[in-house]
Parts: sequence; C-alpha cells; structure tokens
Amino acid sequence: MATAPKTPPRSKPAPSAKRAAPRTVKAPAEASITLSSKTYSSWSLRGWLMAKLAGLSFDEVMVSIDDANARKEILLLSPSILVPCLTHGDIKVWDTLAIGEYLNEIKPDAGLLPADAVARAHCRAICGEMHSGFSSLRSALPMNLKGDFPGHKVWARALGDIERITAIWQECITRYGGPFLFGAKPCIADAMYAPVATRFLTYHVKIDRTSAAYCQQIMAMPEMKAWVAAARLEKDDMEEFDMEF
Ligand SMILES: N[C@@H](CCC(=O)N[C@@H](CS)C(=O)NCC(=O)O)C(=O)O
Repeated sequence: MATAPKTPPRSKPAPSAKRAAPRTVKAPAEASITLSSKTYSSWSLRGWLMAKLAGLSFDEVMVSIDDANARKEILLLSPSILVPCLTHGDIKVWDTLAIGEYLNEIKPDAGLLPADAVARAHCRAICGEMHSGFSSLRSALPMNLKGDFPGHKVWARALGDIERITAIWQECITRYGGPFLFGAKPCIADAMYAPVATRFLTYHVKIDRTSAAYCQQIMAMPEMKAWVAAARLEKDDMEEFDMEF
C-alpha cells in the first residue's frame, strides 16, 4: 500500500535566525580633515572641496585657530598649525596641494587631475600659481561668505591679480570647453580657484562674461551650496580682518 509522502516537520527557526529589524549602520569615515571657519577660511574650503570631489568619506574636525588651547590641539593634528590637514589612517597631509595630490593617488578614478599629460601639467601649473601667488588679491578681498560689499574699492595692486586669474580661467575654458576649468567635471584646479569665485561675487568685482559665468558654475555645485549653507549657520562673525585667513 502506497503511503502518502510525509511533509517534513517545519523546523523552528533558531533564535539567532530570527529576522532582525532593519538597522542603518553608518560606515566609519575613511579619514578626517581639520577645518577652521567655513565663512572665512579659503584654504579649508579648498581642501574640503577636493576631498568631496574625490568621493572620500571623512569627518570634519572644526578647530578655532584663535583659541590658544585649540592651537595646541591643531599642532598635534597638523605640524604646521595650518588648516586644512587630512588624516587618513596613520598618514597626515597638511598642505592643500599635497592633499589634492594625495587624494588623486588614493582615489585615481575620481578624475581630480586631468587624464591627459599636457592638461595635467597645465592644471598643476595654475594650481601652483594660486597656491603661491595672488597675495594682493588675498589681502584686498578676503573670503567672507556672509558678506556682500557692492562698490568695494579694489586696491590697484589687486587688479593685476584679478586680470591674471581671469586670463587663466578664460584660457582654460576656451581650451578645454568648460564649464569647469578642465572640461565637464570639476577637478583640483576648480577647488583651488573656488574661493576666488566667491570673492568676486562678495565684492562685486567687474569681470568678463566667461569668468562671471564660471563663478556662477562654481557656486551652483552642490558641494559649494552645502559649504555656503554651513557657513551661514556659523556664529563667529568677525567685524574686521585685514589679512587672508
Ligand atoms: N599653504 C597652506 C595654507 C594654509 C593656510 O594658510 N591656512 C590658514 C587658514 S585659511 C591657517 O590655518 N592659518 C592659521 C593661523 O592663521 O593661525 C596650504 O596650502 O594648506
């Protein structure tokens, strides 16, 4: 006589196999970056923007460079007592251009530097110019993301810097097709010049149409919008400042 096939008894799920409620676990950041003011610190903005463009996940370590205790803390974090400083595992990189180069090495697919060797050399040259030059522009027009100064008198020596910077921008945009300096995507050079774009807008500097459109392009980047929004929430307004910081 044929017997009906037995259905195997349902085994009770082991306690550990019970379905757990879905949890979102935030992955630890890959790195951290020390920054000072989002309103006034142009170098903080450059380093931060490079890390964002690289797609690095990082924690922001905000330090006040005016506070003596904070200065001691920065000294531990950044041997030069300058911001920004990138900490990635055991490695510390405390100069903005070096941060850009380092990020390009650990995130080679992010396109932080142009793929073409000639364009790459051009990019490094204009980044170097920004890094070591334009001191008249820096002191005449300090970055201030909360400010709006129409009619601001631009010191004559700064005019030469403005002329040179806009010539750099025009040449890049003409040669590589824009809308960013080296083509369709922002790269290290755009991060280096982003604080200049903010200054031109803050002080209503009269510039050519290509350069003015480039400033708008920089300000429309989602990363820039996030930085500016965070700057507006900062409480530490400075009444006066006479040097770039
Ligand atoms: N050349 C440096 C410049 C960095 C710099 O000057 N940072 C300013 C803030 S924007 C700073 O940390 N100043 C410290 C101070 O004034 O005590 C770099 O490329 O990172």
